[in-house]
Amino acid sequence: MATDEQKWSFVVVANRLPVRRVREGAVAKLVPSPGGLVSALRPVMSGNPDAVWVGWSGVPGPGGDPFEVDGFQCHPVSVSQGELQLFYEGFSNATLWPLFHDALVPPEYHRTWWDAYCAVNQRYAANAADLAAPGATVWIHDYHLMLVAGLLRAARPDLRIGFFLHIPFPARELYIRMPWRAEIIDGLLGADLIGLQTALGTDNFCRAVTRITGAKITGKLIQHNGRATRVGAFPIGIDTERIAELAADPAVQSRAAEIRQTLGSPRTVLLGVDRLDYTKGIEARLRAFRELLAEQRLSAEDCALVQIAEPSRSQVTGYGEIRRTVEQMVGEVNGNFGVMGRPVVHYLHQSHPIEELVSMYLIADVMLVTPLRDGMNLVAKEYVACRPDNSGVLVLSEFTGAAQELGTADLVNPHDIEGLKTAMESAVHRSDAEAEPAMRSMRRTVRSNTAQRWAERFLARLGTCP
Ligand code: GDG
Repeated sequence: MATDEQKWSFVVVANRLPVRRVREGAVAKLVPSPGGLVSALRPVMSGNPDAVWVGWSGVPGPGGDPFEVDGFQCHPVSVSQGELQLFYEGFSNATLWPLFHDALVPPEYHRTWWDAYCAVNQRYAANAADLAAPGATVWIHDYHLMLVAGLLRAARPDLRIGFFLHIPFPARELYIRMPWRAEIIDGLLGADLIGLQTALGTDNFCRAVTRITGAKITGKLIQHNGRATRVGAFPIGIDTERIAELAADPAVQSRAAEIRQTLGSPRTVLLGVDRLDYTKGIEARLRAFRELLAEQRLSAEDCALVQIAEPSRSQVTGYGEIRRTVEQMVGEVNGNFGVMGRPVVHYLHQSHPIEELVSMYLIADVMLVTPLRDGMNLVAKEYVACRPDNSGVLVLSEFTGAAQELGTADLVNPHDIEGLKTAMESAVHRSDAEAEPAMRSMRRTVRSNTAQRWAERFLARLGTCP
């Protein structure tokens, strides 16, 4: 429970704080938390003295004292080691994550996980209820906290509550497998406004609500239990200006030149940047690349593939397996097609500073974003933001939210390996002049729908909810 006396008029509630404490020897320091949510929300919070961010610090155990970062307040919530396993690794990432990503691996349903999910959601809600000023706006994020809006509404009917789901909402036929499907929908409907990444997610959600609650839905208005909840698509953007500034930074550019040289100055650099997650389609892209080399449609002399696979959720079912498969495939491609001192796939299972990622976006002639399912995918947008000369080709899965907005990308079905190969081959052989119109159009989109704009749109809509 929070101990602060101070109340806040804008409260963000997310699983993670935007920074986490890590120990380096005897010294503890704050480093940015990984993931898309933080990249998107940080610019909205920076320098806002009326804002507090409620979340977990990344260290199991008591939450610790509130602290300030970037001019706003961070309020840690305690999550124990046991809860981490049941609530975070269990219900959030081995039940909800796979179910909401088309059951790409089988979701597991365990009552002990659900109990922990309820308990932790209750704690986040209690902290938010305690910190929010009368009539404050509370913005809850993502699948870890789908019960918070309902719990908070019961405790604090005066609040204006928004919820945004960063991941896809699945087809109704999948969602209804969830044993606690009604409790989750009830939790969500505690919000005044529910935002999803795409129109498809919004439709899926409304269909599930109708089936499970029998609620009346008119357009984007859900009426249930005497309350009204609005729903809509709010596709998330990136901090375009910051990424573009980094891309223009001479130090980042000279690092990019250095990386290209380290790769052996290949004619074409292909790049993948993902959390190491089975939803991201890393396996499909490696398979396609391997076959293109084997069929001599691409040559190891001319091409290098860089795959950044940020470590993620290593304790969760399915993640160990994807790592083994990816690493085996990388080894095989390099064994078959690399030459002494010059692998054809450069695989880095590491986290990188954003400057280093931008250097890589700068040298990527072809960016491979091939998830089997993805709420949005910020990497696709970051790449586009790093191409001021309109060069480069984005090969983009049609199963990402980003594909709804970046319609001039080379859209692919990552399940169709031949189609993926054709798209990769064609991208490698595209001239800058040929690539230019598509990139120009995508850059317009990425410049106009930034993270800041996304938050403004959501909050403006929330502000109009009665
Ligand atoms: C979820 C949804 C939705 C990656 N590696 C490093 C690193 N990153 C940064 C990227 C990018 C972010 O992490 C990844 O965002 P994505 O959108 O691609 O994917 P998820 O983490 O799965 O995010 C997704 C998102 O939420 C936002 O709503 O788009 O659909 O799944 O910003 O640059 N950052 C650093 N080092 C790395 O090694 N610093």
